[in-house]
Amino acid sequence: METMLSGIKPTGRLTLGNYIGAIGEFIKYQDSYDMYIFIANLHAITVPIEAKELRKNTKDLIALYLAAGLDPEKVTIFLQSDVDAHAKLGWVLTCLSGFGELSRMTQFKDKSQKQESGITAGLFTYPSLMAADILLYDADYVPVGQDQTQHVELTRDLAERFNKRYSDTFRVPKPLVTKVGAKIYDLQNPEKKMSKSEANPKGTIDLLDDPAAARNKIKAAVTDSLGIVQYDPENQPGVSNLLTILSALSSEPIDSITARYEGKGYGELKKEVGDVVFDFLTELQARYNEIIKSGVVDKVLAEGAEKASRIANKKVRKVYKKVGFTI
Ligand code: ATP
Ligand code: LTN
Repeated sequence: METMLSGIKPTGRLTLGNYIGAIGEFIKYQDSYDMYIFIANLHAITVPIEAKELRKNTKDLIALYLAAGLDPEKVTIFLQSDVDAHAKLGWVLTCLSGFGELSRMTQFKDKSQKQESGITAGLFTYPSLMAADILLYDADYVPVGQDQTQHVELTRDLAERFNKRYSDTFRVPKPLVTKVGAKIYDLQNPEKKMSKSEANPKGTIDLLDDPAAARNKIKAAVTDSLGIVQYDPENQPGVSNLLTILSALSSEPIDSITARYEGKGYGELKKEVGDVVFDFLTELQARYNEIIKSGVVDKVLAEGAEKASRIANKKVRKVYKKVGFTI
């Protein structure tokens, strides 16, 4: 069985974008791959975050993974900070990364431009740590949203560089980006990615939003004045985004949706998307509440950390030998 790995940072409340671009994909693949899904909490402190908030986000994120349908019997779910090997290999790969190549990473450029002060060195070296996350487990595939593909490309370069400089050690991974919903856009600003660190809550649907409020956000989504329901991301980004959300949540192809909407307006489309989002959130949150009450989160994490550590420690021992740390 091939291996798949991905992670999400506990930097805020998860959005519908995170579900459609990432978590929903993990669930689709969990039966066919040896799968590792982790909470990237070492990555979360690359931007300022209160300890209390980090703790809450982390717990919510695991509960949402489980509520969405990730099955701990099939998937190894763990906290990055529970497996020391991430930080260890992260350092080795940081020392293999070029200053120039890290400077070209768009996530760093975006985030450092947004933040006026206190940009950390961690934010800059973040992609090297992400490469370590992936290479420790010999992942074949990394399911991510479009914004992360550049980091997976860097991971491939680092794996090849290490293999060449020392000897064959790492499997070279491939990014896996969903066809529908690789990038869900902000409802108020459909040129911009829907993001959990966005300040304006009107454009973002949180997975823990009140479902009725979420429906209203869809109703208030920015569209255009053309009045035709068609998929044209360039000229009709708002409508195309709504179509993507509907298609991803209902599994109906976009073509078939637009065919149903011939001669119909945006009001009807928004109503349908709003209802689908309402039902989706209602069901997800019911499961989430049960999971939070059950205390199952701690058990899942303890088992996940044990299995992940076993595999990751073995890889780090190999690396330490090859670079000359073990004498
Ligand atoms: P932040 O705003 O803090 O950077 P984020 O919302 O981008 O966070 P991440 O933790 O960086 O969330 O992303 C987790 C996963 O969700 C990644 O695979 C990412 O590509 C995917 N993802 C995030 N936002 C979207 C989106 N709007 N559409 C599709 N996929 C997304
Ligand atoms: N950088 C990713 C989160 C992340 C990740 C990973 C994803 C950290 N390590 C390893 C896939 C594989 C992000 O910002 N979404």
